[in-house]
Formats: sequence, C-alpha cells, structure tokens
Amino acid sequence: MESKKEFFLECYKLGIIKFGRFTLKSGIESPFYVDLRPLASDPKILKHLANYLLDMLPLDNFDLICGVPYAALPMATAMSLESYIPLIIKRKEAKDYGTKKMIEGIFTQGQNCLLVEDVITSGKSLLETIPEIENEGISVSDIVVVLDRQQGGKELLESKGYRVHTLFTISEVCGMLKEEGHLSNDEVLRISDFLQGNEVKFEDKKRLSYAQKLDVAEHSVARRLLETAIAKQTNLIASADVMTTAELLDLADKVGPHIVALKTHIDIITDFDPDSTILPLKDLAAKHNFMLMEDRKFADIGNTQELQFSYGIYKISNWADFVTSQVIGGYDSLNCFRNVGVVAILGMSSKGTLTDAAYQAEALKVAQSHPNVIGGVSQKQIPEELLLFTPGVSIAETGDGKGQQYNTPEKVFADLQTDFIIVGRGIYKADHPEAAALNYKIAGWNAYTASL
Ligand code: S5P
Repeated sequence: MESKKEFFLECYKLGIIKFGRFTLKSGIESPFYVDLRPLASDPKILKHLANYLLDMLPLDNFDLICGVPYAALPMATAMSLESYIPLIIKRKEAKDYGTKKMIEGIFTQGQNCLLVEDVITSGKSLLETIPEIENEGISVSDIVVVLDRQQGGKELLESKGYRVHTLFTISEVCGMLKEEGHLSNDEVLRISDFLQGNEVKFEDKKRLSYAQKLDVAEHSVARRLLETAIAKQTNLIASADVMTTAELLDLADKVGPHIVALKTHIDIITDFDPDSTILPLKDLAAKHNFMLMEDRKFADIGNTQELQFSYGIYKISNWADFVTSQVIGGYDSLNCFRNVGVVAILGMSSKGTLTDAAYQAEALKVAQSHPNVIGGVSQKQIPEELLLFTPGVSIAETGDGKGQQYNTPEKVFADLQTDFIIVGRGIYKADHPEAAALNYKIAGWNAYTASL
C-alpha cells in the first residue's frame, strides 16, 4: 500500500474536507468542514481505508463489527469483507412495527463488537449510540475512527473506559495539506486557534461598492443602473403598483428625483394607452434620470415570452430598460430579451414560496451563465457579479396580511449585501409619497455605506 500521506491525499481529492467559513449545527463558526461520505464512492479507496483501519486494531478482540449510521456503514461493511469479522447493523430509529429491534444481523449475547465511526468531534453522539448496542447484550470495548476533529471526543470516550483508535487527526491532515501547498500559514493558524477552543475571527469580506461593480459590469443596463445610483446617491427602486395612468405619472414625477428606477406592473393599469401612459412616463424617466423596470415576471417558453415581450397592447420591448423573468423556462427562454437587461427571479419574498434551495441553486446557474441577465431578485445573498434586487423592504418591517414578508433596509444591506431595494406600498400608499421616497432613499443609502 502507498504511504499514509499518499493515501490521505488520494482521499482529499474526493472533496472530503473543505476549508473556509462554515456554520456548524451548534451555530459555532468553523474554519473547516468534513464529510467522509464520498470515500464510499471510490471502491479502491474504500478497500484501502478498511485495511488501514484494520491494521491499527487488535482484531482477535472482536466478534462483530458495527458502523454508526450512515457514513460509517460502508466502511464497516468493507472492514468486515476484508477481515471476515461478521457485520451487524444498527438502526437509526427502532422499527415501529414487528420486532422493534435496534440491531439487525446475527449475534449472541456476550459478544464484543468493534464500533466504526467516520468522524469524531465532541464524542456525544457516540456516547448515545454505544448504550443502544450494549442494551442488546453486546459489549463495546473499542471504537475506530477515520478522522478525529480534536474537539474533546476521544478524551471523553477514553474517560468512560473505551479505547479509541483514530486513523487521522485534523492537525495531522492540515500538516500534510500545508506541505503540499493546499493550505496557507494563515489558514493553519486559524484552524489551530479553533482547535484550541478560541473563537475564530474571520476577516469579514467587504462587499463591492457600486463603483467597483461598475468597473467590472459589462451589460449596458447594469452599467447605467450603477452610474445612476452613484450620481443620484440612491439605491431605491419604487414599485408603482397603482391602477391608473394618472396615479402612475403623478407618482413617477413625485418620487423620480429619489429613485434609480421605477418598477411597473403595467398590466394592472386599467386605462393603459401607449400614447398617454408610456410617452409621458418616458419623459418623466428622462427628466428625473431614472430607469424603467417592468416586473412582468415572464414564465413561459421562449417563443411565447418573445410575443408577450414585443407584442400585445403593452409592447414592453419598446420602453422598458429591464424586465423581470422567471427562469423556469430554462436558459434558452431568456434569449428573446435582447437589448434589455433581465432580472431573474431566483427566490420570492412571499410566505410559502415554492422557490426552495434546490430551485434557487439551479435558477442561479441559469442567471450566472446567461448574457442577458444583469441580476436577480432574491431574499438571499447571491454572487457579487450579479446585481441583487430585494423586494419585501419596509422601514416598518411588518407583514401585509397577504403573505408578504418585510425586512428593513439596514437588514438587507447588512445580511444580504443587496444592491437595490424595491419598495411598493411603503411609498405609494404613504400620505406623502415624495417624502416617503426621500426617507427610503436616505435609509437605503446609509445602509449601503454602512455595509461597505
Ligand atoms: O419576491 C418578490 C419579487 C417581487 S418583484 N416579492 C415581491 O414583492 N416582488 C414585487 O415587489 C411585488 O410584485 C411588488 O410589486 C413589490 C413589493 O411591493 P410592496 O408593496 O410589498 O413593497
């Protein structure tokens, strides 16, 4: 067999340890994250692993082998195959029908069982597992562990009289990775700090300023938005969810000086007319230097979207600077939005939205790869090369009784590093929309500068 170090580096290639900033189940921030499950997907590695583990052990002591579910199950199986020591299986929960057994397989009372675990941290989960085996009349004297995170688990179990054999410790692993140039000195220091129980200080990565985003932005609409934000010192998009042309134009004129864009739902205007609605709206956009964002949330196949975008009575392509679109129709469905920017709907602000984590991850891939997309609507942070638009913003931070969920401007800049806040009723329903827009403009700009 290769050396232990060579073996570890083979394992490492499978992505079993990641370094960075991770929040553990306990809420503690850790500079590394371990998941050994990928090892079972490489038969050669799994077989070698079984032999490395067996080599450390007084095999004559054991009548049985048992893995702690789930990660250690394949490891224990492989060890059983290599050593001919019989395997038993511990259930995660007792069956709620039939025998209610916790342990499956053939065993007799008084046999001694080797327990196999992938990672040991505090040792508490092993301490809960062992009695479930001992209750069946099987004794446990030894535990073999692939990786010791060195956070007191080994010592805890040893203090209860168990022998703990560990193949790798996290310090040993860091040493090997440093030698191979996979870890910097700083990272090694941070990890050793963490292992000594010190709270780890992560350097807070600063968000990019609008000027920095402008340096790298390629899409002309993204550039104009950023330039306007800088020039007018505002990141506010007012959502004009009003129902008549007169209200729309009145609102646009009042809030225009304070906004970077006006967001419309043009299909809720009851007296829409291209000449009397759109032409004066475009004049106001020019007068106050704001952009027009049509929140159509397209959600169809490319051909239908193309028709909805350019035809019908609204002819959105004639006047909107950018539009929102679901990405549910897939990458190609966004091809029709040439000459405008697309803001992809990645996650929605309403309670019970179906945009779950898996959907958002896939939607994000489409948004990141499509050249027409300038950003996304999301209630989560998104990669900084996309502009983030956050609706559901209110200084009052209460719901609307219809499922809308609100956050304050401070919160969305601090937590999500958003770029633009979208405010609807907080402005157009206010007694003085102009004053309300100015308030949101100031709150949004202060929250942005505070987040830099
Ligand atoms: O997830 C979303 C996406 C959007 S674009 N949640 C939202 O609320 N919106 C829109 O933002 C919504 O259609 C409305 O036009 C605006 C929020 O309005 P408010 O009155 O709740 O501030």
